[in-house]
Amino acid sequence: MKIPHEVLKIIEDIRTMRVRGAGKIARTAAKALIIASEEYRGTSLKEYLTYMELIAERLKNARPTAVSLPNAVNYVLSRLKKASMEPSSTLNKAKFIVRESANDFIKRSFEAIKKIGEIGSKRISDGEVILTHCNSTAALSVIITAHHQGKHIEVFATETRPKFQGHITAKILAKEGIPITLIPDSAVRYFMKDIDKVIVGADTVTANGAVVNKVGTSLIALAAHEARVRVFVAAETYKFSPATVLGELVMIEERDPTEVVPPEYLYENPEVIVRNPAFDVTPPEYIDAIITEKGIIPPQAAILILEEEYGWVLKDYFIKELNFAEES
Ligand code: RUB
Repeated sequence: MKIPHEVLKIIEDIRTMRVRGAGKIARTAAKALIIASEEYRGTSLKEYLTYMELIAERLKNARPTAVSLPNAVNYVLSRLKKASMEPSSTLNKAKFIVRESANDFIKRSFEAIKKIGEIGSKRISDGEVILTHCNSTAALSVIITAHHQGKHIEVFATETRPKFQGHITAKILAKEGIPITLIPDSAVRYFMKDIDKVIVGADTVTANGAVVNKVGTSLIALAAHEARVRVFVAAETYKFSPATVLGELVMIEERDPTEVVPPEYLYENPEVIVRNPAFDVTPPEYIDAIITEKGIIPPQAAILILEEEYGWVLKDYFIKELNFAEES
């Protein structure tokens, strides 16, 4: 069973960050499942299920850190598996389920971002100066919604080395007419005295309320903590990781050193080790609140979101773990 060219291209786009940002990665993966499903030319439901599972795995492995990616894929695949276990299931019905649930995920994702904007903007007051890092659609939704409400806000955006996603953020905010200052990542502590609030996005929120986001977020949170500046994280509930309830660790992606230095530098200085982790972990003690589409929660309440949103997944995990424990 060949993976369609268009799907392979999406996997490559996610891997190489042509498609980036946890929410967009998740929505694009859902779209890829629809394409894969429509492109399936066989006639066997069993073969179709194996084919879809193979594609799901390939998609999930495209980038390791943002849990939004497996959450989106599992959202579709779990519905497909459930439907295909019914006696009346057919290939056409299965394809319909994939289309419906993937589109449903995408729709919910956009709605969540809008809702986060509405909820989060209430926490921003007129005249505030906000610092953001990287390029987060959810964090921008909060900032831009507050601006649309007529609040006069100003934003500092970090460049976000090595891929400079902060440049995208600055461009978007400038277009909105929001006063925006772009600063080097290393200048965060220098400017912290001018900042009222930090608002960032998330790639993954763990069961204990730690937030995995673009590398540098934890340093910003540390500087904010020292200056008594509040830190808000804007995160849709599909950024919460059910696997962390069982103590699974979030894998931090390490990317190619040539994103940090040009290849010639590596060639000319073979003794220099260059490392490029893409994300870091901010402990819950350095986060004041997480803004989700369900409301604002203290990071310590992340487990409640997980129970509410992923109770069924957790039950499956626990059953598997129990069986494993009994067998061994
Ligand atoms: C992007 C990043 C963003 C989160 C949230 O990292 O860390 O802050 O993904 O973004 P990268 P969003 O550029 O390496 O993908 O709110 O858009 O989902």
